[in-house]
Amino acid sequence: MSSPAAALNRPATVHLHGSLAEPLRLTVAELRELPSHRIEVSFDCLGSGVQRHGFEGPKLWDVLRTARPQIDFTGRKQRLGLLLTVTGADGHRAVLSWAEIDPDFGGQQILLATSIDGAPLDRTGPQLVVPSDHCGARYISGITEVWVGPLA
Ligand SMILES: Nc1nc2c(c(=O)[nH]1)N[C@H]1C(S)=C(S)[C@@H](COP(=O)(O)O)O[C@H]1N2
Ligand SMILES: [Mo]
Repeated sequence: MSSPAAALNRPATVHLHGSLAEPLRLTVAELRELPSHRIEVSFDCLGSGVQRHGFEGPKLWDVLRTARPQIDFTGRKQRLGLLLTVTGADGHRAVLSWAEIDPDFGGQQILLATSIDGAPLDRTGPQLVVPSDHCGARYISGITEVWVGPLA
């Protein structure tokens, strides 16, 4: 999938915003500076069947921490009403719950991939990797935005 940044031949950026002390715009090159994880996954698509891919990139958890979430970490229950939205350049988006990525709860290896099958994603933007999902629909490509905030 191509993005406006790709069309202009410029590096794509992801805007991290919401309940964050330091809202950030990060390039894929900047994401690569965080500890990286490599994972082989398969997911099913209604349209194209089962796909297997190798992704590499930082955990969404580590990416968010660089923007210093304004979250009360004294207890645990306060965090359960937090949501994340992840949006692609084409408007495709999905919600994650905070608890899916928080190590005190699900602590899943949800990544913002900087490469797919060895191909860098600098022009397209990172791709969300949700290893526990059976369906591929949350593997959002060309991510432009990640928002974190409370359930209204
Ligand atoms: N930005 C964006 N990412 C997306 C989609 C999309 O429409 N837009 N489709 C999802 C779906 S339904 C699947 S199965 C996986 C793999 O889709 P592909 O086969 O089109 O690459 O990407 C996901 N990521
Ligand atoms: Mo799909």
